[in-house]
Amino acid sequence: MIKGITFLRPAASATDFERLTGFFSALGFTPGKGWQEESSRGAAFLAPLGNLEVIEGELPSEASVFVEVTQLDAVREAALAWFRSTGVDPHVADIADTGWKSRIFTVEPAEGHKFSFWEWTDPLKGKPLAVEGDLCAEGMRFAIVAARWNAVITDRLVDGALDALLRSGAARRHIEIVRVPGAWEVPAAARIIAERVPAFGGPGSVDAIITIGCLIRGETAHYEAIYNEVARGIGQSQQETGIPHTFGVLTCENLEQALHRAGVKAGNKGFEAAVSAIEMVSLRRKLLQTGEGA
Ligand code: DLZ
Repeated sequence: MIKGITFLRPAASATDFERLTGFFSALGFTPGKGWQEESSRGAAFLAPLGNLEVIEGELPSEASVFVEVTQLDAVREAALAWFRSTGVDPHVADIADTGWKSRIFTVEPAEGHKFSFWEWTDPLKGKPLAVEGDLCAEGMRFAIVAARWNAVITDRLVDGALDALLRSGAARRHIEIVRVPGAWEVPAAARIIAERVPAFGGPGSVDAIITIGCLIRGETAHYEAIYNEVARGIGQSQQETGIPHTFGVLTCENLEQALHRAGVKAGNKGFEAAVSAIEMVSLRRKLLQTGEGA
């Protein structure tokens, strides 16, 4: 039974590899499972849907990879912003109409690697299967509330969260980092920040809060009690203020497990919490804008 399809993009050099992975991350692709061996490595990028298309006749562009999107102008802006951040002249074509009721542009993030992004203009086509948040963080404001306890872990989680936000287009000046003593204090600080939004009469404003901490069972007295209260407090702050709070508080059996979840072997949960925050801000905006998220 056919299960999935993978298109390989051989990068000619480490520089090309970094450029391509940076580009796809900046455009909001969900990272897949990468791999690293002695003489080769792979970075995977996932899309919700894919298909293999056989074509006879003229191709719509020189690119061999076509990425269907829902907000073509925003994607092009994100591509331009990524080029600006790398200091290389943008290889981003203008958006053009196609002959099949859609618009398209082609981008070349590394020499010889052309990708076309397109969206349907026909309102009856290409409707998203579900209302979903996008992963473009441009213009969004975030707070990261991080516990200092187990800083060797939480610092890595903060780095992961920053990496995700910046690579998704957030501006550094729109990211506030708040440190608290331990996980226990995370909900209270998050709540203060969440209530600072204009709707609550305060001066500051964030679109989402990323909470970060690390509880280690073997080293934490009353581990369950602390964990339950931290989770409850963060959830309550989210529900009662309406500001998305994402959960980057690790609960681990030991330090080794915590390290794995902080970027060593099992991803970086700070990165994941930040990506979820971006998605929730976008989703919230869509749902509030239309009432049905169209
Ligand atoms: C006291 C304590 C302990 C034992 N363990 C942890 C931990 O594993 N992770 C963490 O973030 N904080 C821990 N703390 C500190 C508490 O969260 C809190 O900061 C202090 O009890 C002060 O209120």
